Amino acid sequence: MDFLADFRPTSIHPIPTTTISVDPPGGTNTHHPGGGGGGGGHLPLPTDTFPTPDLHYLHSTHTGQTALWIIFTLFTIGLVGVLFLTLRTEKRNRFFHGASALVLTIAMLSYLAMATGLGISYIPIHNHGVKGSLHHFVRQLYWARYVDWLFTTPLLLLSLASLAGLSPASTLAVILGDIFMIVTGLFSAITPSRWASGERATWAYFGISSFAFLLIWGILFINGLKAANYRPRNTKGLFTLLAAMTFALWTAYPIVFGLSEGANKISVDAEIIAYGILDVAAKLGFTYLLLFLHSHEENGPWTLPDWWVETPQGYGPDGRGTYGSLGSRGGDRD
Ligand code: RET
Repeated sequence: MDFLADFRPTSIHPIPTTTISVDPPGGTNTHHPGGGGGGGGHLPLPTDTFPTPDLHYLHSTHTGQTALWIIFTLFTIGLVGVLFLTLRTEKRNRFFHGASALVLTIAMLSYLAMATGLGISYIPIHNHGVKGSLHHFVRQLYWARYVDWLFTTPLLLLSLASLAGLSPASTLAVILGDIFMIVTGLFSAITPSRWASGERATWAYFGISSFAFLLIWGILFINGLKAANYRPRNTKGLFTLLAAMTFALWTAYPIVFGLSEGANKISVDAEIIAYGILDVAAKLGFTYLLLFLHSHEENGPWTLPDWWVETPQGYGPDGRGTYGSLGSRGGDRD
């Protein structure tokens, strides 16, 4: 798809020249008869006008903006569904519901921001294929999605790690690696790459981020599968299915990045739609598979303790709980 064709000039505009007359103090040619003493000769000097680069904005259109609103709506409906499922679930079994509701709320907000024009910047990119340096390209970067990913990807990984029964140390390593991956990915996206040095920096950050990506999935698969062996058969099966599906989906993110923010091969609209499909699958698909397929029979790292889900009881002076003790004093006054 050569969407740059619209922007590519058929010929480079010639640099205009003009002549100006100068009348410097002391004259321009003291040897010229009558020239001495100033005010006499006018010598035309050829000069270049200051070259002004043409700025080309690569931005989303009505298609991309409609896609953002559709995805926002999907996340909103998905969130309402999760809240409904939460109410129907015993409090101690609401760990995955809570994590999923948070993920969907953040996604909904980030799509609302992007659809209303927030969280967007223009980043200078290379102008490969366009001769002459007077054509500068800037491409819209929807950085709000990185803020979304910074919070949602750790929550998704936390759900996966808890399902496998991964140790807290490995879980922390996976989450920190993930944060590192998103932050260096953002660095890659915001590095201006009009010149070769900027492009090198963009791809260097991309490489660092991809390395973190492989590391976190290495830990998650190797340690996660080991830990999942101690879980009942169906929990291990669900972890294996979700981890494999999530890994496959997540590998598509750097590919979309490479084609859009990285090498500028696809339009901003195509980028919005591609990331949108991935986000819906990685968040809504993941959430609903997890909530519907996971059985509540079994206790595990996801089972919430009573002190977390119940109102504290029995702390009043008469041992009847905070509200009970207040109630009894109230009764005296009656
Ligand atoms: C970037 C670019 C740099 C290289 C890599 C990336 C990976 C991003 C991933 C994002 C996953 C997001 C999800 C969001 C919603 O649920 C930052 C694109 C490796 C894996 C799952």
